[in-house]
Amino acid sequence: MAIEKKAKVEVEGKKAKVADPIAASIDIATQEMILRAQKLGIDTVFDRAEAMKPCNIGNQGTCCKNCAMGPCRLPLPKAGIEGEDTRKGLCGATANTIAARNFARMVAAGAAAHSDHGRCVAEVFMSAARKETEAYQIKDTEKLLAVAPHLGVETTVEKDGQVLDRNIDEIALEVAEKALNEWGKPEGELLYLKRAPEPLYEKWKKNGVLPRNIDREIVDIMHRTHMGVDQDYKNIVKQCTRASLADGWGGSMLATDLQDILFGTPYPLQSEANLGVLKKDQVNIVIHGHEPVLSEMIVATAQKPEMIEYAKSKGAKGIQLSGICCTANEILQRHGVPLCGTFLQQELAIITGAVEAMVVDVQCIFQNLANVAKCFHTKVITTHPISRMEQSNVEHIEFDEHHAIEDAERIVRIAIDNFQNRGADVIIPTQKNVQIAGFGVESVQYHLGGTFRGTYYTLNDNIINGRLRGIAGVVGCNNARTRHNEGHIQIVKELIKNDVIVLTTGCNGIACAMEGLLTPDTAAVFCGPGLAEVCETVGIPPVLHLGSCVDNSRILLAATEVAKAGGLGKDISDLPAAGSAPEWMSEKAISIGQYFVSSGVYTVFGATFPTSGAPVFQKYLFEDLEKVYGGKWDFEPDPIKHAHKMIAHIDAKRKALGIDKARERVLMDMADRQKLEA
Ligand code: SF4
Ligand code: MSK
Repeated sequence: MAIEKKAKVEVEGKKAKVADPIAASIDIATQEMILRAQKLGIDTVFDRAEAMKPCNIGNQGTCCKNCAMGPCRLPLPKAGIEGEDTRKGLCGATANTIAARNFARMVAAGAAAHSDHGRCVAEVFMSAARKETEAYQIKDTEKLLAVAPHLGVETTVEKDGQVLDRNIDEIALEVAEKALNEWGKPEGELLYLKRAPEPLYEKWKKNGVLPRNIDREIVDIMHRTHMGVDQDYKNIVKQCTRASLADGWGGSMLATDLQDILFGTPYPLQSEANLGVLKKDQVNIVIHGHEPVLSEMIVATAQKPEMIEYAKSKGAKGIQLSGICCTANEILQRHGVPLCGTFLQQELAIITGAVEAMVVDVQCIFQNLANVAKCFHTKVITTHPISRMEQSNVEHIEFDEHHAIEDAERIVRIAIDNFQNRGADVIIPTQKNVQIAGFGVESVQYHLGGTFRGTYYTLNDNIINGRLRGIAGVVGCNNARTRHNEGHIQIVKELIKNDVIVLTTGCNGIACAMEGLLTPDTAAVFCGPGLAEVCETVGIPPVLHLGSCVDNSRILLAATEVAKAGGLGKDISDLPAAGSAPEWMSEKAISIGQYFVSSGVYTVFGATFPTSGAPVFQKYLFEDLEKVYGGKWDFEPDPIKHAHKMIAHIDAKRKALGIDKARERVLMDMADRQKLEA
């Protein structure tokens, strides 16, 4: 289909301002489907972003509706603030207080979303450990044994003077108990915090931000941001740090670990990405959301010979599973299930007319999916007790780990039965790309680590000798206020061109996969000579896909391994590394950003930043926090400048480490390395 500029269509009977498909996305498949939707008179998020402009004051973070005397709106004067900032709400709350409270509530919501996901996994893990369910078992005992000590669970016992391996079932049960305890224990601190480099842990301790338990830190934010409680933005940020650490080094890290133990630790595998993975002659089931507990069962069910036969009996050639958002990343990294698209493509998958069922769990799910589905035969199935939709065409099949297999079979059968209702007007874009995904702390160590010291030393060596300039974590969503995938791709390409290896998760990972950046062959085309050489030697892509949003915890642990391997300082804040969320939109991204910053990472956000209406508070985030934790926030909407801010930071860290000259490829001997470590 040729892309026409500015389609003129009617949306819901009215002449509506609609998106220019080319201006809305860099991706041809996305452009095609936006245009198809417009021709069919179906509005998508891209059109709605044209029709509705964001509120400026909300955008600046200075609208408060925390009590019924408001909303109090404190717009930033066009000329900026000269002299004292006298803006205040009815209660006297300053712009700093209001912006800090709003920011903190975003951290709370983000940390809650990740951590509640982790809790759900921990509950399923407990059922598996108690052997209450046939659907879930302890799959990766090696990972269980690796995780257990971090939760204070012994893996051996002493008997008659001998050290014996402890029974795996006993270990699993104790791990489940200890893990679940992290959400609400009455005293102490989170157990995983000690996995951080020691200087970082000491920094947190000194500043009094060690999280006590996961739930408490989130509740604390909701309390202190209630009307008339905490009115000191620095103190509010301190709690943001506690709650975000409870996310990154708590709920998210537990989610990742327990999922790995239950479903298997990811290992690099090949798959595909973009709307072109949908199949015209097969039953298409698209899985969307974040929690993989049910989707794991759907993957297993869809592969059963009797289900494939059933699909054939209904006229299909088979069953094609694919995914949107992070449930997609979860089943991609463990099973190679292809990615159908990013966050902004969820409606477009249905617009193809080829989707029999869209099965959703939690987070990042558009309510408008139900409206789009009404125009096609697609069944939208919600599966989570906390995530339902009001529209009557949505079916709810509530997942329960005790009858997970039955739930999955019911869902797959509904999709198969629906195949015969598919209309004749099916258009599946041809675009898709090959990807290698499924990297993790363990596989990065295997590919880039080598046997010397059994750690990340070879990776460090390549950074020290300058082949690799540094490491970037580029993560996060799409945002309909920016051109779909443009920021993601331009930033990642600029980084790898400058020899910065990229670790990706979430929708950035999907965007990179769609663009073909997740293959080793990419290295020769897009990378600087140093990174290209490393990728070609080791056989890895220059962009390593580490999984879903909760798997940003893998980036924290990979950074920790780099710091511990030596030669690049002692703390994450010493590393030539930076973080980025080019097109963020979710509150989870703010929680992730805050735990990156509080773990010592310079973190740049694109699209927009929710504190611009409170310059003093924003300066605290952008400058002063660095003195406390070694990391700081920044904002840069221009993708190339964004990448170069990260590169400048990486270069500054190289200089501080005394390895800036090594970019000339001076190979270091052991004495040089020891000097650096001293
Ligand atoms: Fe206004 Fe204060 Fe109430 Fe916020 S808490 S709405 S600033 S009166
Ligand atoms: S799915 S949180 S849009 S990355 Fe994790 Fe994508 Fe952002 Fe959702």
